[in-house]
Amino acid sequence: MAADDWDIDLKHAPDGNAGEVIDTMGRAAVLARRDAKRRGNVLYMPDQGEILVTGDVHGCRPNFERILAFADLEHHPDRHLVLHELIHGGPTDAEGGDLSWQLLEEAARLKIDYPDRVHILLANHDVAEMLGIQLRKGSINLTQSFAQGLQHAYGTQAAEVKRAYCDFFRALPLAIKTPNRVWISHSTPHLAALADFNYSLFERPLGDDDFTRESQLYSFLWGRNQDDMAARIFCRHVGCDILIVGHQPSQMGFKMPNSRHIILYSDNQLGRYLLLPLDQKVTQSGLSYRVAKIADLPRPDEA
Ligand SMILES: [Mn+2]
Repeated sequence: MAADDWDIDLKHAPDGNAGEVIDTMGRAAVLARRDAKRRGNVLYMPDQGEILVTGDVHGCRPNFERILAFADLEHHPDRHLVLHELIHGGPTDAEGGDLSWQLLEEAARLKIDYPDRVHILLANHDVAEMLGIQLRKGSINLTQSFAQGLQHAYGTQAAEVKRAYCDFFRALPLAIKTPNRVWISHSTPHLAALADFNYSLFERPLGDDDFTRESQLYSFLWGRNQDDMAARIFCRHVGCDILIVGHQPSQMGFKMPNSRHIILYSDNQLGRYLLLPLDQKVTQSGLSYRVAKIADLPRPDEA
C-alpha cells in the first residue's frame, strides 16, 4: 500500500454505510428495470395525471430539495417526477470532495419509495463515470472531485459503492413517451449523428458496446446544438411533437432553440422545472408558459 493511501485512511474515518447504499442502489436498479410502463429503454406514460420534469441538477441541493418538496408525491398519487444528471457539482466536503453522490443516493431511495412514479433517466455524466471519462467545468475536474467525495465518505469501500452506482446507471431508462406526444430524455442527437442513427437503441437491451465513446448511445446523450431539421427528424422517428431535454445550460434556465425542443436547466438559482399534464393536448409554446423557476418554490424548512 502506498504511503498516501495510509494518509487517506488515517485522516478520514468513513462514516458512510457502504453496505446499505449498495443494497439501496441494487434495489432501485431492479425497480427501474421492472417498471410495468417500460418497454425496451422507454417508459410509456398513462393518459392521466402529470409529470414534474427537471433538467440537469448537478448536485444543486437547494433546487433538489425544493423540487422534491414541491413534487409531494405522497399527496399527489397521479404525479410523476423525472430526474436526470444529478451528479457533479454543488456543495463540497471540507476538503473539496464533491457531495453530489448524496443526491444520487436520495433519488435511489425515492425510487424505492415511489417505484411507479419516480423516473431517473440516464445522462451523459453518469456514462462518463462508468467509462472513466474526465469531465471539467472551468478549472474544476468534476470526475476527480466526485471520486474524492466518495473516497472521503466510504474510505476503502468507495470502489464498491462506485460499482453499485454504475450498475444502477446501467439499469436506467433512456426516455419517456407521453400519450400527448411528448418525448423526455437527457438529450437527442444533433443533425450529423442522425444520418445513420438506429432507433432500435430505444427498444433493445443495452450491452457493453453501447457504453463506449463510439456508440449511438453516446451521440444520443451528448447531443447538442440540435437545429430544426434534427429536431423534426427525431420527432418523426419517435412519434412525438415536442422534445423536453436537459444537457445544455442556458442563461435563462431554459431555451427553445427550434420548433420542437424545450431545454430545461435545473442547476443554480436560474434553474427551471415544468409541470407537464398528461391528459390534454399540449404545444411547445403552451408548455413554455408552464416552465417555472425552482428558486421561487419554498425550501422544505421554509414551507
Ligand atoms: Mn449532460
